[in-house]
Amino acid sequence: MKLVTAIVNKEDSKAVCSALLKEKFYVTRLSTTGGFLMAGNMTLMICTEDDKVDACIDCISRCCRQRTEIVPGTATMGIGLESTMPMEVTVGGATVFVTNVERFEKL
Ligand code: 2BA
Repeated sequence: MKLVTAIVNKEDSKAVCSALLKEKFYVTRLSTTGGFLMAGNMTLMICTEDDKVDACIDCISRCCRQRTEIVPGTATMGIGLESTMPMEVTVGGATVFVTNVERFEKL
């Protein structure tokens, strides 16, 4: 078993979840915040069989698109400093991590 953790844009999360559910994946959604932009995003946890990981990632990738975000003047730079000039940042489509699941049980 593998755990696919996908950080997706909030605006894409509904479409991604619907597509994953349609393809019979189990999904848990967590409301999260990006450390750089300090903006809300959505983290999806999908535990699935090894041979379904590629289908899962394909499904996520079909529903997520890249966006350009303008970082407001007060955004933190990750090192305690604050930017004073708005700047453009390219975000997403999705950031995906795949990890091994040693044990999976439903009790
Ligand atoms: P944020 O941390 O808010 O980052 C938003 C976007 O800002 C990133 O888009 C990237 O383009 C830029 N960015 C982030 N950190 C940066 C830095 N230290 N220097 C310069 N630019 C930086 P994405 O790479 O598409 O990431 C979207 C969201 O996915 C991130 O939101 C974060 O919540 C998550 N993420 C991305 N990479 C991650 C990682 N290695 N570990 C944990 N979370 C990650």
